[in-house]
Amino acid sequence: MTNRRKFIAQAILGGLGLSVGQQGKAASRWPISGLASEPAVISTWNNVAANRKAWKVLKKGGRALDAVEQGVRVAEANPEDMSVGYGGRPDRDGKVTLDACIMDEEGNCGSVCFLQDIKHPISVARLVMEKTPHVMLAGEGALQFALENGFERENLLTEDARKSWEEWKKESHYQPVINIENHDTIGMLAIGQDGNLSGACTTSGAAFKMHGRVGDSPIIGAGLYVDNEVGGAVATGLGEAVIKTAGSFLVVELMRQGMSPQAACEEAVRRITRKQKGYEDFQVAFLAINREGKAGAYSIHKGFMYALSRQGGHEVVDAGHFI
Ligand code: SD4
Repeated sequence: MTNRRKFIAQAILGGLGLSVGQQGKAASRWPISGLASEPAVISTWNNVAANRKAWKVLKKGGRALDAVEQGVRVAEANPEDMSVGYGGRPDRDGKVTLDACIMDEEGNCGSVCFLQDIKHPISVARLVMEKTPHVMLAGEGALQFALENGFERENLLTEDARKSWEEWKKESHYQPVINIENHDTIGMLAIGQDGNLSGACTTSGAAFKMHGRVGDSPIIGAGLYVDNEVGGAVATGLGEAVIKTAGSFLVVELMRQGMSPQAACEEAVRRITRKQKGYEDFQVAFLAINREGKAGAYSIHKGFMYALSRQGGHEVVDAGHFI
């Protein structure tokens, strides 16, 4: 069972004017079996600022697709978030290379991977979806497409990220560190007032990865999957492990078969622990929401949490864990 850590009683949503105490009361009802049309935003880790931005879009009656794009852009622009966009840790050659994807309620999707020098890969992914006959653009081609569409080239390597790379180079040892190295990739799912679902996922990937390495985050079905009839799922953690099990697709398919979002996330994690050696040494976490608005999350190791926003407030919830 999810162990709930309740806090953040700050933002007041939906013009309800609830006091902090009332919010606490509202929070204890979550997750609720709300109406399909009850808007919600859910995202990996504790990125409440991103949720807030997404919520603003939903509150005005905007599309869930716009909400998730706007929401994850907050993380992409934040230099302190060292796993996403600007300020992301570089690969072993000192290059910041970004992966992102987006999916809407009709199953349309767009993705970029191994993209450099562009601060908002999620918006490039959206344009791939909307303006091209393709789903995924990589590397130079993705950059060219971005530049042709008005995105500006920017240096994304911050001083802090450069220093951590210099530090890493002293030993050049590649070993994922649970909940540290892989912390902060943002996967976000939203349900709009019209009941439609969309999702987005964006990351700078595993720190100090091999140049050219692409993780799960830009891969539809691995880092993100949305089916408007069922629900959506996102993944974070060691991308290779998520890809091997087609993680987010698996979670959505388990929900389609009748599992709750929580049970589906638990089964997907167990699938990894049953089939993949060395799971004790890496983290994978899944986060899901079904179209009734029920949420669930589960990870291999302790330490994963998610931000949940609904009418009434934002909260950060600790996920259950296998080990
Ligand atoms: C990757 N899944 O590239 C990403 C990393 C991640 O939080 O989730 N970081 O493997």
